[in-house]
Amino acid sequence: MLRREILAIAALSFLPSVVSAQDTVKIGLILPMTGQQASTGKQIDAAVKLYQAQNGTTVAGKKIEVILKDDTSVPDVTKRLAQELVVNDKVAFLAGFGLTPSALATAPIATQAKVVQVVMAAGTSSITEASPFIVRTSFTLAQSSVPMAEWAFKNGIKKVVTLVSDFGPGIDAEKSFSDKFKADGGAIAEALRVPLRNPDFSPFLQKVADAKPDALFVFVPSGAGAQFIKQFVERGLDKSGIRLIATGDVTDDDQLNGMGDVVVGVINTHNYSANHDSAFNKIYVEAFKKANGNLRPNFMSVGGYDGMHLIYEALKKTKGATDGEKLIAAMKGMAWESPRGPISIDADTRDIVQNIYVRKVEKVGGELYNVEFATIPNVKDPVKAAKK
Ligand code: VNL
Repeated sequence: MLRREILAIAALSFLPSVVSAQDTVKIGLILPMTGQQASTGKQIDAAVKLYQAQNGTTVAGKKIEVILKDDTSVPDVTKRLAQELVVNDKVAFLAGFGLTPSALATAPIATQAKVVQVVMAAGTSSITEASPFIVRTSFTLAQSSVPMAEWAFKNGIKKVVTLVSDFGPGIDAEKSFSDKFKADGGAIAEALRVPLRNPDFSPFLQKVADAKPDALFVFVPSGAGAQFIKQFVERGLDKSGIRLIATGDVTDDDQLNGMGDVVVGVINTHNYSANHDSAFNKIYVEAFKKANGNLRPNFMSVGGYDGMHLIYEALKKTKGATDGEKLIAAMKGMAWESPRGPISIDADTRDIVQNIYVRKVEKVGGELYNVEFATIPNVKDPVKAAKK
């Protein structure tokens, strides 16, 4: 064969893959599928799959391909995976991020590559400030902690001990709760921080018992609530007269039903309950359970589901263009109905604006649910709002 012919054949055989690469938009979905935060990965992966099953895999003439990677919630691994997804797979989106350190480790890559980073789980306020290409569909801890403080003081609680996991979102929960509670006239007897990895709550719960507050305010991340409740009961705190109040991360739908009747009556604040009373949520819960062996969707799942919606709608607006700046511009100010209620993306901060619900754990049809009884509408992240 002549050299000319060889080159021609080589060029031809190269052609189809080039065309299909241009017609495909890739999403690099990085989640903790194993390890301590595996339930978060499982919930978000299931929600992403459900979204695609309901809405198809073609948007603005492009095929949407999700590439799932397990970072085991180790930030160095998250960063390496993000780099590989950008350089080798040429993803147009990085998405997922079960823990704050993983989201923060990825931020410089999003900035450098001008690739949109959709944070579907992590909740530390400052994450959205780490890159102009970050947008969040989950929540911030201050969003739920401030309304919890407000409810507590209004309902006769005067002295509180706070107990949080010792990392970004825990510090945000502690500070935003106690700032609001003290401003209203309450007192914080003690602020306890428990290690994130393999936590043993017992020694901390002993301090709570000794301090005898009216209430204990708790944040632990999704997946750790059941262990906390178990030790709360083992230490006899459920019979101490000290009320338990929390962010909804503790009374997580993923684990709530297994916590037992001891959590009945616990007041907590959050953005999503599987029991949320809307037609859209009923469809969501039913479809999610059907596709996942009756697993109940939790707040992490809706962060993933809504993140996919944001990606799909942004691509429709850019007519399939994957330029990071255009996509971020398309996402700013976008508003839609989520299974959790109405939500939007703040055009200034790229953070989520959503209702926060005050809920009480109750038995409904023989199962434990967070039953919403009050709504604080359209809550922006209070930490960023206070900086303005
Ligand atoms: C974070 C915040 C993670 C709240 C959580 O569960 C959570 C985080 C894994 O920012 O890392 O419930």
